[in-house]
Amino acid sequence: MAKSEHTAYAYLRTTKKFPNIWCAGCGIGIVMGALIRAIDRIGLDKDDVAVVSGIGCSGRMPVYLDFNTMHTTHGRALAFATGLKLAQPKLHVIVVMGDGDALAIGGNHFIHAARRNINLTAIVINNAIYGMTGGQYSPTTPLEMRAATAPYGHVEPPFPICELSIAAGATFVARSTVYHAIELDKLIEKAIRKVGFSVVEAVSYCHTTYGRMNKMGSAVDMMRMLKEHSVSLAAAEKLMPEERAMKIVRGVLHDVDKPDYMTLYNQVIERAKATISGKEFLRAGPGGLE
Ligand SMILES: Cc1ncc(C[n+]2csc(CCOP(=O)(O)OP(=O)(O)O)c2C)c(N)n1
Ligand code: SF4
Repeated sequence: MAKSEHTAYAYLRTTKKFPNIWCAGCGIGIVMGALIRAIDRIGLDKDDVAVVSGIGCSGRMPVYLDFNTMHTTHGRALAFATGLKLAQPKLHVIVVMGDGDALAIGGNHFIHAARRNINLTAIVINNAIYGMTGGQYSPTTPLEMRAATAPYGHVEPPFPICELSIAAGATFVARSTVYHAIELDKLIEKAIRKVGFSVVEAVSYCHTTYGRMNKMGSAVDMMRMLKEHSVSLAAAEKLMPEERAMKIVRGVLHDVDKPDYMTLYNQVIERAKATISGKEFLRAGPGGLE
């Protein structure tokens, strides 16, 4: 297939920002491909999409994508994205973050974006490490594994991204891996279509830092591990709890309907407008004059 015939080329800034900075074999490009296929299938106009990131290898994705894009500060992607969504509610805002970006410095923004149910899609590329800065441990580094800042093994338990998202109030939560590229794009498509705060955890790997420090082999070996250590939700339901706890469970883990932040906010505006004066509305308390 000629380069220009490939779906991805219509969505990439091929003449400006390539070649990319990612190590050969990294899974981040697979997530970018999945995102492109999801958007292409939904049929969104490029001008109606905004992709926002923080800093990190994963955070580099908006630089390559030809949508409205923001490459913001480390950990603050969701804060910028929230402002963008409130100012431009018609935009489909997709936030791409690494596990460090989303859950270490950005952890506060993450739980509050979920609690507020801001109508965004957050894609967390979980490689269990700070890739860009040389392999320091992140909030998802598993116990006992080695990192540049834990040369004798890590002593902190990891955050389970999906369970945290559900507890914090997200409406849609799903997980897949970069081995399961087609499944991943279907989950991203569902997440973008969902109204409310939707989260997709894309489990990836960093063979050049975490993989090397933990003697996990090449990118291909780490990809194979994702295949062997993951199960679909249906298969996971047949496992004993202790067996299930050892697996990466893939699929839609949570899907509920509830009004998003802007819907509730617009209702407040309408109620306020319907009153004779703002002061009267305030005196009436919660629920306005209804
Ligand atoms: C406020 C701030 N703190 C720290 C950094 C340094 N820094 C840049 S990327 C990064 C970690 C990236 O890890 P992650 O978000 O997991 O993404 P990955 O590189 O693994 O894709 C850090 C700590 C920064 N740029 N800004
Ligand atoms: S450092 Fe790790 S996460 Fe970053 S591009 Fe290389 S393999 Fe990927």
